[in-house]
Amino acid sequence: MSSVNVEYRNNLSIITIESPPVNALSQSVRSGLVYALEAIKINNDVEAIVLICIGRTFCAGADIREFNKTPLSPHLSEVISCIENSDVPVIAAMHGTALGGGLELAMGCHFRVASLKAYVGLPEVTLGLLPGAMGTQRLPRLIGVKNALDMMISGKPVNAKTALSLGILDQLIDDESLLDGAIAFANKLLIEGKPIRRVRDLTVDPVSVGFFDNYRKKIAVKTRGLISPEKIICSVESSIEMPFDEAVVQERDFFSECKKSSQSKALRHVFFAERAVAKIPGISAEASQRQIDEVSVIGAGTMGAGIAYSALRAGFKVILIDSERSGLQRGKESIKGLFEHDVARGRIDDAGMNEGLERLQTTQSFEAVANSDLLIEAVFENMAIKKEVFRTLDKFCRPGAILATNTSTLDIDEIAAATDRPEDVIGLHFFSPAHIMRLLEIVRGAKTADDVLLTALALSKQLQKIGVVVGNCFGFVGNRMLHGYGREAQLLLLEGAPPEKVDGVLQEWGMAMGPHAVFDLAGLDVGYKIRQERTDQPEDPLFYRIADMLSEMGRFGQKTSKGMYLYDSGSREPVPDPEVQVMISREAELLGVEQREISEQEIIERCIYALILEGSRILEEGISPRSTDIDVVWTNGYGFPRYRGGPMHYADEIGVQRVYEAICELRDRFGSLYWEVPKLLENLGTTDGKFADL
Ligand code: T1G
Repeated sequence: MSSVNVEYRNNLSIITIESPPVNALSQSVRSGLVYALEAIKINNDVEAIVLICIGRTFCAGADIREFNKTPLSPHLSEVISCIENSDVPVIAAMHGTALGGGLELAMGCHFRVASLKAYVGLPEVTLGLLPGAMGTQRLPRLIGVKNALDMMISGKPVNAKTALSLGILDQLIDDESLLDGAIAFANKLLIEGKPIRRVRDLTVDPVSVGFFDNYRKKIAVKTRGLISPEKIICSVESSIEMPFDEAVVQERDFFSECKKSSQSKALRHVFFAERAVAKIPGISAEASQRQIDEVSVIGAGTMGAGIAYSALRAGFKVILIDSERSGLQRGKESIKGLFEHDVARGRIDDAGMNEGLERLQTTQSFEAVANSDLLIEAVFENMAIKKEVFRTLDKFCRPGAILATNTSTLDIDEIAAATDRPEDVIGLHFFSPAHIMRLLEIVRGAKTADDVLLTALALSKQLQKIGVVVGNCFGFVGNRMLHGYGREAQLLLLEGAPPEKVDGVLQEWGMAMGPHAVFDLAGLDVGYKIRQERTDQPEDPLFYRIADMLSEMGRFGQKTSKGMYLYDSGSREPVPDPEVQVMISREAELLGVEQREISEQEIIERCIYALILEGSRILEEGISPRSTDIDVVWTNGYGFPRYRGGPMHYADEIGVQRVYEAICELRDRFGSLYWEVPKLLENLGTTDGKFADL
């Protein structure tokens, strides 16, 4: 239901947009605005117009769902021009998050006011786009080239106070009475006889010679591989060099180019995929949830302290429990250090830190958990220890408390069976560092109650994380897929590709870090221990051969200054180690593996297709209900490039048939031990189907 209403109050007209959930500028809203402006035009009594929205926010942008369809008129730029060409002043009254086309709409108005808690921004770059409704031309006119570029390249919104000081806003209005404040602003304008100020008529302040090239160099690393940042810079350059109308035509061409790009399609895919994860098939989003006020974290190690810190920052009362007094002390100090780190970065002030620390209680006694609503176990990754903890929690926790384990690999159902309340047991797999990594795998046990699942999803949002519900299997979704990806990266070493080549190729392709550098960061001993404990290891002497040897040599990676690579003291920069290369060649010879020149394409296919293959198995087994959930896991937890949309979207983009045929070739070449093709992939691959359509 979308509507654009016009009302008249004395000499003013109020245009009100109401189009839940975020007043996106869909075709119906755009048409409504044009009709409203035309209606007002013939009413000579109107001396000023206030444009405002009902609901949670002012227009939060163009309607992204329309981007995959044929554009429908009126185009947003036409609507904005109608506003700007109005003979009477138009005042935008913003609240919530005025983003993208919403801010561009407001910049087409002659004045802009906003509530104190409002945010404004141009986040198009996060969708692989650039502001395509003249934002690249108006924003520099309002706030200067550098500030405009910073906002558009980062895509980050600014708060109302900053927007006022930058020059985007003309006045801040008390939150309770935005409309009254806007009306008062309009009347004051008329009384003072202030002339209409069209942003397009402002001039852009010149910049120093070489400014743009220096800016390009400054953002090069962060925007590696992306198309739209360069288009934004070019468009802003034109705001100085070209007349407004000419630059707007160029902006529109750039926008069409970006919108058609696979990068933008992938980023828009991730945008919606990250919102779809909250919908669990078969469970209504309106189903009840459990109230969480007090959280107990069992285990004050690195993960436990990080989880406790996350919960404190989300406003919960937190009890941190550890059997060792020294461990507890270390945990508390670690939490204090995390608070101080955030204070130093301005993310929180001293008062906020002190208030947070006051909500923290530490104890060695399980009796303290009697009133906790949620308990998160983060003890050593050992089934016997975890079962003992859950048996104890079962005794001390109140009925209805949710019992969560942070295990990354162990069987949730086996842990749940250690209690008399398996329906209250769930997995909350945090990724290290727990207070930073956005991904949270919510592991659904066979008996986990629906309201426990929904509560976990709501909790992830409160923790500023993306919660993805996954099934109970070894490695759940992320680590299960990482297993095959890492295996191929290891096998390629023995076949002749040095670690720095494997990593370099995958990093160039878009991965945040190469697999060997990732394993050095996580600790080769972590994977080694997991592999040693598995009972279903493949009968293959080559399987993780080099990683196992390095672990047995005590070369765990960054934490021991040497692993696959060498690390200078205090540095995280991986340095190839000739000794490792000698070891690889020797092992290859001993194992009878012929070393050869390996192409970049083979490295990419062996590693990325291993992800897609495991993802197909995960979908076939129902471990994940949607391919888009798998994409969310890998773009938020494993450094898969968002501008490629995730492993399953990437397969859809390049064609599942092509992936299927390549995997069949790998199976024929290397055997079906690793490359067995699941029926689901065969069906899609032979009918050119898409994972997204499952
Ligand atoms: N278009 C369509 N649907 C949108 C939308 C949009 N712009 N923004 C949000 N939604 C849907 C979302 O899918 C979800 O749907 C519901 O609204 C609530 O969203 C021409 C080209 C505004 C900060 O990038 O950042 O303008 O799942 O869960 O956490 O130059 O939504 O309920 O069915 O995120 O409170 C630029 C994107 C577009 C802003 C609210 N604008 N949105 O966060 O709710 S391109 C953006 C957000 C553009 C112009 C260019 C956030 C939010 P459902 P939510 P939230």
